[in-house]
Amino acid sequence: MSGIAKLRTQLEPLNLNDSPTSTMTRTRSSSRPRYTSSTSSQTGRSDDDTSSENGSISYEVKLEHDFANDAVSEKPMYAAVEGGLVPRKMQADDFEPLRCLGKGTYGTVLLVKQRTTGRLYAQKQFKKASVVVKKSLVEQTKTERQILESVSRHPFVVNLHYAFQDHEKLYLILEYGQGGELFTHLNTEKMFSESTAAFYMAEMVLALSYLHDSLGVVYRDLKPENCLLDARGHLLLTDFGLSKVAVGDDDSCHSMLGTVEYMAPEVILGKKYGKAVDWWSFGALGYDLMTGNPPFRGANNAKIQQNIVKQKVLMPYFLSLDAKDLLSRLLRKDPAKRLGSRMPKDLEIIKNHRFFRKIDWKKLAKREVEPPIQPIITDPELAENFAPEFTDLALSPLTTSKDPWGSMSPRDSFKEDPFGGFSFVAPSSLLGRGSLDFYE
Ligand code: ISQ
Repeated sequence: MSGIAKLRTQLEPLNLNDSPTSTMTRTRSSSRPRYTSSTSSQTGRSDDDTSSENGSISYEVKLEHDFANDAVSEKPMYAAVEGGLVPRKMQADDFEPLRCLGKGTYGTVLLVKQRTTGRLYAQKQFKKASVVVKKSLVEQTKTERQILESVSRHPFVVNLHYAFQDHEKLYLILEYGQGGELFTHLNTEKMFSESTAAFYMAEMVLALSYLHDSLGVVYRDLKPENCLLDARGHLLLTDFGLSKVAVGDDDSCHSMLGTVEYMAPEVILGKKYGKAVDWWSFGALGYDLMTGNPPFRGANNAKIQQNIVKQKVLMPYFLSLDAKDLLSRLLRKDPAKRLGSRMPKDLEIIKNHRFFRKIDWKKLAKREVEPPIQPIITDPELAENFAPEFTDLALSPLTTSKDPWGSMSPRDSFKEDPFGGFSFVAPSSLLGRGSLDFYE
C-alpha cells in the first residue's frame, strides 16, 4: 500500500471534514525584517476544491474519537488511590515550566521538565478560549497534532511525545530542539558557506521528501524559523500548524497560508498548488542560507509578493555555478517546470546534483554526518540557543498554575468540548531517538 493510501486508511475513520482554517501572522524579532501573510485571497479553484466561505480550507480531524496511529499505544500514568494505582492521563502539572522558548499568535512554547523523569521537552500550548472564539484555530491545532503523530518517527522532524488538554489549554509535549533555531545561527553568521548550506539543505531534502512521499503532507511553511537544531546540530523541522495532509489524489491545495518571502508564485496568485510549493520554498531557503537574504524582498507584503511573481531571480556573483544552477531550477515560477515537481525522478536529480556532491546520503539519513555547527550547550535548562527576549521572560502565574478544573470528571470537563479526546502518548520506544532506519 502506498504511503498516501496508508495514511488515508488511517484518516478515514476519523471522519475528515472540510472546514475553514485561519491565516497566520507571526511576529519575530530579527535583524532582518520578515513579513507574513494574513490574507486569504482565492482565485482559480476547480471543482475538486474543498473550499469554504472565506476561501480557506483545511481538513478537520474530529477528535471526539481518540486517535492513535499504528505507531502509537496508550501508556498511562498511574494515580495512587486507596487500594492501589489507577491509570490516568498525562496532565500539565506533570511538567515543570522552566522558561519561555518563544511566543506566536497561537500560543507559547515553554521549556518544561517532566517531574517524574527529569526529561526536558518543549511544550506548545494553545489557549482554548482564543481557540474556540476563532474556530479556525481548532483545525490548525488538530492538523498539527495529526501530522506530528504521523511524522514523529522521522530523524529530522520534531518528535511528538504527548498531547493532552485541560479545561483551559491544549498541550503538545515535543522534543526539545536544544540547538535553537537555524535562523538564529544564520543571523549570527550572516550567511553560510555552500558546504554548510548543503548539509542543512540535504537534511531538509530527506525530511521534505518523507513528508511528501510517505505521508502526503505538504509542509507549506518551510523557512529558517521552523528549522530547529538538536543538541548535536542536526536539523529538526517543526511547526506543522500550516502543514496539511493532501487527501486528494491530485495532490492539490488552494488555501493561502505561509510566510511571504518563501511563498511560491502559484500560492500568491491563488492558483491550484501542490507539493512543488515546498520545493520553491526549499530553493528560497537555500538562497537565504547562502546569501543572507531570501531571493525576493520588498518594503511590504504586497511588494514582496509582486516581486516573487514578476521579478527575475538575481544570483549573487559569489555563488558557485552549482549553487546557481540548483537554486534557479528550484525557483522556476512555473511549477510544472520546477525541480521537485516530477517525483520520484526529481528527488534523484536533486540528490545527484553537483551541489550535493560531498553529501553521503546514506550516512546523512542515519545522522552519521557531523553537523557543521555544534550548538554550545553548557546547561540544557538554560536554553542558551534561544532568544533572551523569550528565555528571560518571567513565566506568568497562569502558565505555572494548576488546572482549577483538573478534579472534574472527564465527562463534565469535556462536555461540548471541540477538542474532546485530545490526548496522545507516544510509545515508549519513541521516547528516545532510536528510529533511524528510514532510508536503509
Ligand atoms: C522544540 N524545541 C524548541 C522550540 C520549539 C518550538 C516549537 C516547536 C518545537 C520546539
